[in-house]
Amino acid sequence: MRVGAKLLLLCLCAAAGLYAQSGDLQKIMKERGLSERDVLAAAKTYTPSGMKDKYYAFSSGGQSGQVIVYGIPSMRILKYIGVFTPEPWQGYGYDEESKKILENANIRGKQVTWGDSHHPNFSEKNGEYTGDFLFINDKANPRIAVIDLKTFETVQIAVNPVFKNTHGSSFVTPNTEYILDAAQLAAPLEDDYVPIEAYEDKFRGGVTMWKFDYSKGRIDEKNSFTLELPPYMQDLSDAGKGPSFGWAFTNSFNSEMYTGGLERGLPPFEAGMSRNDVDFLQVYNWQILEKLSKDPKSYKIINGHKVITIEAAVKANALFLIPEPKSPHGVDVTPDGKFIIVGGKLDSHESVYDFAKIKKLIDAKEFALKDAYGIPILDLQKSLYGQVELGLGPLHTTFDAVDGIAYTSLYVDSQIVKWNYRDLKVLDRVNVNYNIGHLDSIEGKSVKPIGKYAIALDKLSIDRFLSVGPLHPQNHQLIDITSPKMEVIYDMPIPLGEPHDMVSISADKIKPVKTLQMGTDSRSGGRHEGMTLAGQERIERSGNQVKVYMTAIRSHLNPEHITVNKGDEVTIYITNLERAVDETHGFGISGLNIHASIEPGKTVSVKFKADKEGVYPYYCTEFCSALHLEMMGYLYVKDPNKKYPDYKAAAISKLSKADLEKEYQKIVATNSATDGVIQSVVGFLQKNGYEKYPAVKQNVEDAFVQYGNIKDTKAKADAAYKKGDINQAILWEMQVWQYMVKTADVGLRAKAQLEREIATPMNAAAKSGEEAFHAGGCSGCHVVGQVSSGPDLTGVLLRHENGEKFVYDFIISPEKYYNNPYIDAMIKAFNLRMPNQNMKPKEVKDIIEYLKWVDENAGI
Ligand code: RUQ
Ligand code: CUA
Repeated sequence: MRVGAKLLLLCLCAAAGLYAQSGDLQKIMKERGLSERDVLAAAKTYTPSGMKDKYYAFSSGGQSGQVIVYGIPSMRILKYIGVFTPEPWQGYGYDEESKKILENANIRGKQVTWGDSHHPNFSEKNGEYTGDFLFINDKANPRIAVIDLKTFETVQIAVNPVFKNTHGSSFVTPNTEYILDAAQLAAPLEDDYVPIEAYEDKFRGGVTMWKFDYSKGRIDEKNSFTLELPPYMQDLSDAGKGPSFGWAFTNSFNSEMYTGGLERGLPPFEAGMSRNDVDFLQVYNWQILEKLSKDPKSYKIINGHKVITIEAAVKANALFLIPEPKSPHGVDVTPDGKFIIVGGKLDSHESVYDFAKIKKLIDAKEFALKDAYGIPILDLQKSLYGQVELGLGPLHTTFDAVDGIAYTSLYVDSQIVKWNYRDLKVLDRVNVNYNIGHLDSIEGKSVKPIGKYAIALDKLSIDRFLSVGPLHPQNHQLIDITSPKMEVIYDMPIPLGEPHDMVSISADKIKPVKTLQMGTDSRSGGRHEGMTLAGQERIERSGNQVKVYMTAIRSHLNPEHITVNKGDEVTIYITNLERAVDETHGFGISGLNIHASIEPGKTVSVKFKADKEGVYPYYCTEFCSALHLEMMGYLYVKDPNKKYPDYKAAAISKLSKADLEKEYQKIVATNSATDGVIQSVVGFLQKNGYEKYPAVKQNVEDAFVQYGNIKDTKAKADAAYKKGDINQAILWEMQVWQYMVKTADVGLRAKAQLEREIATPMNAAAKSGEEAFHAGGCSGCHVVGQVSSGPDLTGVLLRHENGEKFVYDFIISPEKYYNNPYIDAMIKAFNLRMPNQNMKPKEVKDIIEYLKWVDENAGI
């Protein structure tokens, strides 16, 4: 056992002494068959309730067409973002705003409802991740998406106009000037029929450079262009940085240009495509290509899109080839931009190219040969820095904070290899389970990798998890890379498509909004034309177009009844009037394939043709309050040409007048008592200047919005009572109470927040005391302000004569007090003896300072 492990175990065991009732650590380890190593790994990843992760991971969701967001090191999944395919929870593909985004993603007019989401990448400034946007490509249907990380929503999808699918995508240049999007399976750039015999003539590969408008947060399709490449199958791409800034690299396979033909008795693709000993790394300069994209002599227009010809690129010294070992895969530029690392599916070597050497050959126009398309080929040996034998099937590489350290995945060997690309030495290897594809380390592909953890994206899980039938989950493994020996510390099954690749980022770089400004269209970021505020709810008709302006707030949808004619085109705009964080409402109509998620402040629209007569319930789909089930309504579709019976509503209440009066008085009394509670909370908030604390202010304002509804509602109740309609008066008073409950709900949340804000600041001793209180295990039994498995310690210093001395002596040697009548009573009451925590005198003194602080603030 390592010393660290021993120490930790001692600590854990000491703490476990407190948990005598729930079992001790040694016992649990024995029962569950855990080793000390396992316990250490658990301590490295376990994240207690309320504690947050340090890093975000954004993983592609493979064939689900989504993006998976999870935290590191806990590996807890936080969200699936709908990208290329509908995602019902978020209303993605069911509300009009997101449908527009997906319609824009149609391929030649055809709606495609799956995607093979592939390589996610962050926006960058100076080669560092910014955390503003995430890009991801769909390999199957050549599309690229922009996700705004303020809302974690897909805001744009662009369809590649010339490729039939893409793979070496979506890699960004160091200031997100462009997003690189390379083709994979070569095909004609036009959409016409071309037979395979014309492969060399008419089939092409290429790289599209999508211009990104950072301030708008959108791809500028008009100023984007494509570089035509030979029909070698393009593989992966990466952009140069530092000394290689302005250049980009895309590798390839099938330099053989083999066209298969098993059905004609010819050997298959796989035989012919791996015949040559080398394929090509394509090296191109996007800064020169950008200039060519402004010169009509250099490009052709295909499908309305600029395609720079191979010929023009070669002439402008913007395109070169370098041989790569057999069937390469993966290309990664080192953080300093000096080297380009290429793996090989069928080669056990990793090749390190030296950009300075490449640049020298280019500048000196020293070319070995030209390929069939006239592209100059640089000499392999003269471009190489060196090669290193890593093992079978090296694919992808990521980097560490330590200069020169790289981690490469070995698909065939199911390993990650740690090596140094400067001295070309292998340092360590760790087995993963099984068949790893991509891998990542924290911010590993930026100019400033953080390292710390590696994540293995294993394609197969085989025997790692409970069986769920023949389709197994994939396995993301978390690996501690902080010490010389790598160690797998967590396995996470991913049950959503093949999570192809991922990127990770420091959590403080992501700055999501928690609520939206009232009336926001989250897909455009602007104000929604259908924004509806309280009191503006209405139904408008023009011809057969019906527009419903609806609001949602705990716990009603307004309007609650909508009647339309068969054949009407109905649009419902829904605004969530809530301001409180996490008070999302959903809106679903039964049987119409309509669903929307309406986060606080959002306006969203749903549209449908009312083509079948009937009664359609609608309701809120998020459990948003105690009366969530009552948040409902009906849509009626009637046939204008039909005659219906004339129904009369039944009398609602069958109570006697005296009983009604009694009920009325009761609810009025409840309301005035509830109002008393609210007024005391409001008084506290005002007295303590809640406006100064933005988060508190937001909740208070939300409470006031609820409270503000009371006056009108109360007036309606009074008017009904005056008219003698006690039944109506009761119902309106009930509604007053509903508003009060919601006011109190948010108001109390605001009060708790404010209490924390205004507590007196802790001095240094109290602060270390609080730390010692937690680290020493006290918080295992004592919760300040609350009786839990031990007594509440608020006021403990005052409960005893000479309190400070008593508490000090008691913590130092509790055994001495077990017979003290007071302590004995406590032991009996809690069925637990306070153990000796072996605390140091200084720690105990600090804890007393902390308890003093607790008492000082107990009054708040
Ligand atoms: S690559 S098949 Cu990302 Cu290893 Cu796609
Ligand atoms: Cu709103 Cu349930």
